[in-house]
Amino acid sequence: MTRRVQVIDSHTGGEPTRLVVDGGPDLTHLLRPSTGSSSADWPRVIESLRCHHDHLRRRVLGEPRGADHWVGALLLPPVGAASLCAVVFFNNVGYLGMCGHGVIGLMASLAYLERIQPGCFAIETPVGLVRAQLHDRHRVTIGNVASYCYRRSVPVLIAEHPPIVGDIAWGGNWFFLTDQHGLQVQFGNLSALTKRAIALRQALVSQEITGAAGQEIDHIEFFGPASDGADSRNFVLCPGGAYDRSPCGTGTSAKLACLAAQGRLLPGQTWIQESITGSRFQATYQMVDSEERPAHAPPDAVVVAPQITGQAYVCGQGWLVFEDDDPFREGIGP
Ligand code: PYC
Repeated sequence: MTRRVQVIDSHTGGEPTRLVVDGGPDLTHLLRPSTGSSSADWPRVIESLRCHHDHLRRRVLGEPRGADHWVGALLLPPVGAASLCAVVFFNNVGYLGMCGHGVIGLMASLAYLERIQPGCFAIETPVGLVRAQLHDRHRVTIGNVASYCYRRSVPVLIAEHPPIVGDIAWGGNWFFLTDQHGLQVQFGNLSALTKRAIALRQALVSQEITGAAGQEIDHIEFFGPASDGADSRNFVLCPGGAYDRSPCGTGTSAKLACLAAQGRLLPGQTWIQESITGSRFQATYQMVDSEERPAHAPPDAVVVAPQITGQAYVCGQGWLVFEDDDPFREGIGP
């Protein structure tokens, strides 16, 4: 049977988001597991996507219709009456807890479809409720999930290089953040940055260095000097080996948490994070109330509520078509 999936493509600071607006699985029974529940049963939603609907992820993002650096977003009905929608982000290797550039792209795409006007909205994600303020058709501020620095100055041994020391932080995904990578954070240096970040991520696994509760650190963030007007430039390696073209919303949240823990940025102060492509996010934070602390945060962790502002542009709209006799309807590769 020929299947069709309706998508809106956008990019946020150069990083693409492919929003699935129709043709995805019906997960209503999992999103609303019992009458009166105020939140989706996210572990079961993700398990169902992984075990029963993973072909959607591979079809939508895999070649020849997608590419490794694309992030997908499955638009779902909200559970809470006050929420705009629920969303699950995915990439070339699996499902993400949150995606900051993706929420900015989602808002710009819904504005493009004229489903929303400028205003403030709540969005349900597997790691918690995210706020999003649409300023105009492109500019969005997200109030990300509470973020914190889990461990500071952690040494990691990698071959043919002095130990790399960095911080481990939660920003909706797990990050290892360092400026001690020994490389120039410049666009012309992408292959060396990618190689070192992959080696570092492999070393984290082999040295059993994890986030809280043994969670895998699947994003690596390298920092270097920025161009005029920004505070820092980053290179972010995503779980599937691609680099983030944007400054990475969850990565910038993790950075804010580390700056707060180090006393280098005060609540309400602005931080301009530049990406390896030159795009920028404006970021700030407030301290969080005790009831908003993530359950996995140690009692002594400095927990912050990040706000990230960026811009997204719609760059495509249409139907992906999967003809039943297309040998690559499931994408290329395993
Ligand atoms: O913006 O949070 C983000 C993100 C995560 C992975 C790619 N982008």
